[in-house]
Amino acid sequence: MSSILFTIESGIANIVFNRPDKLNAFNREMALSFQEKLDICANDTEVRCVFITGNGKGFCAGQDLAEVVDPNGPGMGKILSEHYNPIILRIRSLSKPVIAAINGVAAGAGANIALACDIVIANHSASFIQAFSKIGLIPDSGGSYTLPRLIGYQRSTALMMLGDKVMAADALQMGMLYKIFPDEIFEAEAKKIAVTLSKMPTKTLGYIKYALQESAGNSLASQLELEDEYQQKAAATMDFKEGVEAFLAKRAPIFKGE
Ligand code: T3D
Repeated sequence: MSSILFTIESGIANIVFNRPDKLNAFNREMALSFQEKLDICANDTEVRCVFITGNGKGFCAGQDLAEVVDPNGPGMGKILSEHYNPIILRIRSLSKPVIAAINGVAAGAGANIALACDIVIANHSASFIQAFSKIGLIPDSGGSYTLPRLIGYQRSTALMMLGDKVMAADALQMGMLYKIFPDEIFEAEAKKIAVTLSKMPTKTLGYIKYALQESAGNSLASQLELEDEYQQKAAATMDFKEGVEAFLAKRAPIFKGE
C-alpha cells in the first residue's frame, strides 16, 4: 500500500499520510513521495489548495525510528538534508495555501511539518509533541524557526526541552493553531475550509503567504515596499477584476485563480 495517498478533486489536492500502524511515521520512501506530491501541487494549475491529513488515529509521529538504526537505511547524515528540509521548503514556497488537518498525534518532524503549513486546524483529540529531546535530538524540520514565532521563546523552550504533550485546546490557546473542532465534525469542517480556499483568488493567496513569510526578516519600510510590489501583482490578476466587477454588480464573484 502506498505510504502517501494522493488525489486532486475540484481544485483541492488531498495528501494523506498512510502508514497508520506506525502513526504515519516517515521513512525515506514516504518522505521522497511527499516531496514528489508537493511538486505536483506546485506545478499543476488545477490545484488551488493543498490539504494534508493522516490516516488512522495519528497525523504523523515524525521520523520512523526503526529506519534510523537500520544499517541499510539512509543514515542520519541524509535524513534532514534529503527528507525534511526539502519538504519544509516546498511547503513554504508553494504559491497556494497548504492546510494541515491534524487528526491525532503530531510528534517530532510530524509536529513541525504541521507548523510549516499555512493554516493548521485540529480535532479535539489531536496533540503536539516536540518529541526530539526525549531521544536526544534537537527540534528540526523548521520547528526552531516556526514555533518561537508562533508561541514565543519561553513556551517553545519549555516544550522543546521537556517534550511535553500539548493537547489541541492548549495549542490553540498558545497560538499554534487556527481552529479546533469536535472529532465527529472535524473532517467535514476541515474540508469546508479547503473548499472555500479552492474558490478564492489563488494567486493573491500566494502573495499573502509570501508577504507574511518575508515580514519575519524585514523592516517596516521594506515590508511596505513589498506590500506595494505584491499589491500591484494582485491588482493585475483576472481575479481582482472579477472581484471588483462582482462587488459592483452585487453578485457573488467567480474566481478562477488567474
Ligand atoms: O536524522 C534524524 O533522524 C533526525 C530526524 C528527526 C526527525 C524526528 O521526527 S525525531 C522524532 C521521532 N519521533 C518520535 O520520537 C516519536 C515516537 N513516538 C512516540 O513517542 C509515541 O508513539 C507517540 C507519543 C507519538 C504516540 O504514542 P501512543 O502511545 O499513542 O502510540 P504508540 O503505541 O507509541 O505507537 C503506535 C505504533 O506506532 C507503535 O507500533 P507497535 O508497537 O503497535 O508495533 C509504535 O512503535 C509506532 N510508532 C510510533 N511512532 C513511531 C513508531 N514507529 C517508528 N517510528 C516512530 N516515530
